[in-house]
Amino acid sequence: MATDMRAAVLRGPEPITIEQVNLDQPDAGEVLVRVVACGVCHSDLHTINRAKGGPLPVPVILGHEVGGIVEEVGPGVVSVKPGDHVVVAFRPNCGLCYYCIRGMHQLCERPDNTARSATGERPRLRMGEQPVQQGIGVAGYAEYTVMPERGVVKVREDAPLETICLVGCGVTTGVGAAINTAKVQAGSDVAVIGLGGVGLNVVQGAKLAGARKIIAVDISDSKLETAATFGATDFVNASQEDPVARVQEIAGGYLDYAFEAIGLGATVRQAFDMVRAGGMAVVVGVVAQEVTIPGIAFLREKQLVGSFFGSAQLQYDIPRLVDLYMDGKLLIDELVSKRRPLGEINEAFADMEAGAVARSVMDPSK
Ligand code: CND
Ligand code: ZN
Repeated sequence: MATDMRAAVLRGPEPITIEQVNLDQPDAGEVLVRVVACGVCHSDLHTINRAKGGPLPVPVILGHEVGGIVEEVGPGVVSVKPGDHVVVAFRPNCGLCYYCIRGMHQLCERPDNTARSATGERPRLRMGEQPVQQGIGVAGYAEYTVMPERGVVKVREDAPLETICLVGCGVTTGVGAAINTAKVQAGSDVAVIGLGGVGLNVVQGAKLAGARKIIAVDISDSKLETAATFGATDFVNASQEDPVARVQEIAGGYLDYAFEAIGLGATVRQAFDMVRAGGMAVVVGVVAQEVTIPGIAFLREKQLVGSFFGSAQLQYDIPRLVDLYMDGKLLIDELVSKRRPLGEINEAFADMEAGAVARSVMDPSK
């Protein structure tokens, strides 16, 4: 039996509309989750903007920061049961490929290891006869989603799902970039360029790691103010001063780590230029452009590294990040600028484009 539900569907360059969509019941190794809340991440906005620029596989349901409750499980599922609270991990892993067996689960080559796939021949979602893509592997702007078992992580039931949904991407991506990818050392100096839902989490990840200076860089004063709440110690408005020179000055000429959390070639270059010899520039933003780097800087042993999904081991990291939040060591409530019913999804993306929010959270039950 399939589930009929409301979902926010992107069909092309025009605004997203709310539609009746059909979701298959969970097959072997799959889990049906009732979506309690879904955060609005810039990666979804990238997809919308790509749809404006040319053909994209549509229709698609976006949304990948989900907190929910297990409704039903398919044959063979062992790690969760109906009623369990879960955070959805948009990039599950197979556990068996080259990367998984070497502990790099975030790079898994077969993230959707069931008989169906989010984008392939046997889609889980349909509008009438028309297949619908499961955007970024989740399709969270809907009342329900079906995920492979390894794409759901059981979490403690006293943690509010409408807030910890953000651990499904922004928190894990940002905190993990600092702690897992860069392994920020206590006492070191860190700059974070771009202070959205992802960058603010890099800031608090650097704080957890014991950084000395955490230099926040953005073009919006309100984002710089928010960064102070998350542990930033110094602030640079890149629309008013040269961020590279100013950050280097604040760090006394020896900036250890810079994180790019926007997705622009120009700011990747800034991150690379501002770190000291032997320092590390970490690219967290999704950069669709070419990046130009002065090759001679590699003689100074500068490192330029990518970070995907916080280099996280999801079944391990997600429950621990939730514990840190429940213990008051990670801020998540402060990330939620606005809660909206599903029908206001276009307004939520407009807010993000205007830089007006850290994160919006959608409630598909409304
Ligand atoms: P969001 O739009 O919330 O934040 C971007 C921030 O950058 C805003 O505060 C802007 O004001 C600021 N900004 C824009 N231009 C500049 C500039 N020139 N200089 C300084 N600041 C500027 O985005 P988000 O936090 O949701 O996402 C950030 C990026 O991270 C985005 O590219 C997203 O796709 C990516 C991402 C990556 C991963 C991963 O696994 N690597 C996971 N999720 C999201
Ligand atoms: Zn995301």
